[in-house]
Amino acid sequence: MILMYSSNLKRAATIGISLLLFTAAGFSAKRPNIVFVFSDDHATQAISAYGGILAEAARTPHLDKLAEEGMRFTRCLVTNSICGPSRATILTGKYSHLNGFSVNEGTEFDSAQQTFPKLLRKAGYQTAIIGKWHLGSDPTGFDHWEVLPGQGSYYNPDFKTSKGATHETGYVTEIVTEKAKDWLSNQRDEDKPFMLMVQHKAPHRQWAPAIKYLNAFDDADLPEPDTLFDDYEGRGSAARDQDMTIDKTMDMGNDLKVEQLDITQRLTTNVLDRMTPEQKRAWRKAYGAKNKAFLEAKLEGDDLLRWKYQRYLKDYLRCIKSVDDSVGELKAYLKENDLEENTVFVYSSDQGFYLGEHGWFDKRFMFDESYRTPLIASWPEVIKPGSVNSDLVSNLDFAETFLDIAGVDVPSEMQGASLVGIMKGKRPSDWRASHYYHYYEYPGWHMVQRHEGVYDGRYKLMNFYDVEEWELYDMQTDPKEMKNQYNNPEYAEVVATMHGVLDSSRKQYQLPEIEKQSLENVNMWYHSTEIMKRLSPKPSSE
Ligand code: SGN
Ligand code: CA
Repeated sequence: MILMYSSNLKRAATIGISLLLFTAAGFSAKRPNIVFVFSDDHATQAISAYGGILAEAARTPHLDKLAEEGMRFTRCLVTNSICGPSRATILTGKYSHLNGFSVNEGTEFDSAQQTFPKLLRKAGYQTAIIGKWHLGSDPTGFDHWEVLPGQGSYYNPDFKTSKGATHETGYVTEIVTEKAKDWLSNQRDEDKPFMLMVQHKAPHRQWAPAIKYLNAFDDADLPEPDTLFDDYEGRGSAARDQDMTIDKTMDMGNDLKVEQLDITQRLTTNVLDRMTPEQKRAWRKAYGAKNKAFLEAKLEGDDLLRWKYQRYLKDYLRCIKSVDDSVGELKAYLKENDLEENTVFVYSSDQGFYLGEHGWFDKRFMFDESYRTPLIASWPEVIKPGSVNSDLVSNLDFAETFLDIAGVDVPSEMQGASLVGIMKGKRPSDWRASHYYHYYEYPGWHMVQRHEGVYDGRYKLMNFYDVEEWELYDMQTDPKEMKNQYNNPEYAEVVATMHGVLDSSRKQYQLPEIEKQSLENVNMWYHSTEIMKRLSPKPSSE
């Protein structure tokens, strides 16, 4: 009794002091919590709230509900369309050249630098991250972290924590969701607001769905994008010479799960060898029958590509079903625990993805499908339900937005802008009129040329500088980006204006001069036997 009394007294005193502190610091007593659910490679084309050709066949009810309750951003643009770099930009509020993480391969995030979780924590927030991290060094700025090593595994994943490694049995999206709920139930300090990052591995390649969804979409015939059979006419060499087509780059075993044809080491090590006998049985049962029918059909040419598209897309969408469930479960948890009213719930992905547009999968290009990423946010009593915003916003803005939501000062070196004004329906008058992009990983996976560019909501200027090719697209007359207008005299004025925009963006964001890379290194990579098999030989650098 006495004990209880004194602990209540202590609690009351703590709350009193915190209230005083927060008021003195200009915070309201009830600073909002933040739940930031983040997935990997989730294209807007695969969220039914965004519409598009898949919206009827592949519904995402929980994400759609989030959009109904909050705001859906139709033009959230990434600074660099690739995993680690996107995450580093989100944490630091800075472009890749300033946060030091411009390519996935061989880079470690400098975890000593300033990040929004560190600032929130310093301001009294309890911070946690669960799921994919993919930044090399250990997470900093979190009271609690449990992350997947590297890319992580779909089945029976390992986790890295501050206390050492752990291993779980089950499907990664469900495990990450469970861990998030578990943290909320058992480790949350009720005297503090919290910021929880729930970061899914799905729907990343090789698109391994949960057992329960292995047969979803079996009977569907998914619509194909108009550009599935793109011949890259009318554009530069970068679109033609990549290594990311469904036709040539996807392999039968790893990507398309036809074990009978091609049992690749990546499928074995990353998926099959990790499974319990029961999981493996269910997997082989589901794919076995479908693969048999495929092998008997002996498809070739366009029919084979059409089949590959269906298999790829169905697996991708099956993975998303679990991500959508996760959003629903987390929302339900907040509601059941009286946390919904005071929690800002944000959903996004590290970048968009090609779902067969231009014949591609993967990302990296500044072309629309991988440049634009989903962003949906609900904030009861602040965001008007069902709002849709088409301003040029970016993952560069996330850090400042989270800090602003918490009432924390934004360091001047952050390069984005808070979205809170837009969320309140009051876009700041000086909102950006164009957005700057820069991709750096070449040579590398999928062989997308390095490029930078600017987009003003209508025109997109791109510079593939190592091959010295400029491209200009008019997104109003050519939303599918099929015709490079850079050398069309009718666009001369636009080209000149966009060059001016690019020059001033480079100054504004403190871009160093571009150094063209030596082709020696590039050719070594390009001529690797794997890539040579798929692509026509590249002319030598002499
Ligand atoms: C893996 C994938 C690539 C993908 C990169 C980067 N190959 O290497 O297709 O582009 O990750 O993705 S896989 O066969 O191993 O899946 S990122 O999202 O981490 O940037
Ligand atoms: Ca990614």
